[in-house]
Amino acid sequence: MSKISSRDFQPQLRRLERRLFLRSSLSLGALTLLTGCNLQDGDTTDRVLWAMSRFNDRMQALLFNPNTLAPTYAASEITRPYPFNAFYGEDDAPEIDAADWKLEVSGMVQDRTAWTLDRLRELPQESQITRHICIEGWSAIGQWSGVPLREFLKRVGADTRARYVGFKCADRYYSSIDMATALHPQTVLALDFIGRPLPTEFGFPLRLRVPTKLGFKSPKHIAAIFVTNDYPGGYWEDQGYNWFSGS
Ligand SMILES: Nc1nc2c(c(=O)[nH]1)N[C@H]1C(S)=C(S)[C@@H](COP(=O)(O)O)O[C@H]1N2
Ligand SMILES: [Mo]
Repeated sequence: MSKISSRDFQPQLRRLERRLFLRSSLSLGALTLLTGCNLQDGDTTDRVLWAMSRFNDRMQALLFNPNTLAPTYAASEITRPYPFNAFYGEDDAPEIDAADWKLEVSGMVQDRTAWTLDRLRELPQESQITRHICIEGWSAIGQWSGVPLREFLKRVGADTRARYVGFKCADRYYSSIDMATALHPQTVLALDFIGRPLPTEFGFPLRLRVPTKLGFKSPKHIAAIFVTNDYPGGYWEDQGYNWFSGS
């Protein structure tokens, strides 16, 4: 977990106060009385908010219905031009050579053999036209095709009782999702965008698409996948974005 000062949480604190006030007529002052925490103190505030966010993750996981599908759209509704986003500018997207790219697999799986692009293309493929929703306040409709993650997890003999599936990317980005979402039928390891191999900026050669979650939970340029019971966090998640982040 990275170090964050309580000042970074001022918007969250205000939202939290508003929510407590609206939902249960509790003020932040009352929360202070209840928890015995002085919410002016940075470290304590951080700990209370992190604990609440992790509690929130567990509630969202309980409410998640593995059979509810995200809305799908017609090809005519695809957003053109399609927007790019990353923690860097478009020109800095990693250039990856398809020939020596390999997908590493580790953790609670039976088969840790690395995967080539050709082998991934031999697996059953699925296509979806869904909406990607970014926490920064924009959304876009795109078409992604590839291997359903649950199919991939089956092939590598993943222990699907494990809690998390984690992803490491070529650009230092990383993220992780709960197993129920990993097994959701629309969670796809995408190889194609609008019928062609993923362009560099949109995650070549492999990205995750999770239409039941916010956009930052769809890592691009995946280099490694692992199955674990140890909370893996993520690039934005470790900076305070809610980990579950259903959309
Ligand atoms: N490897 C990597 N994956 C990433 C990111 C990133 O910076 N690096 N940004 C995330 C965020 S915040 C968004 S909104 C989407 C943007 O995907 P797009 O470029 O296809 O619109 O990628 C997600 N996956
Ligand atoms: Mo995003």
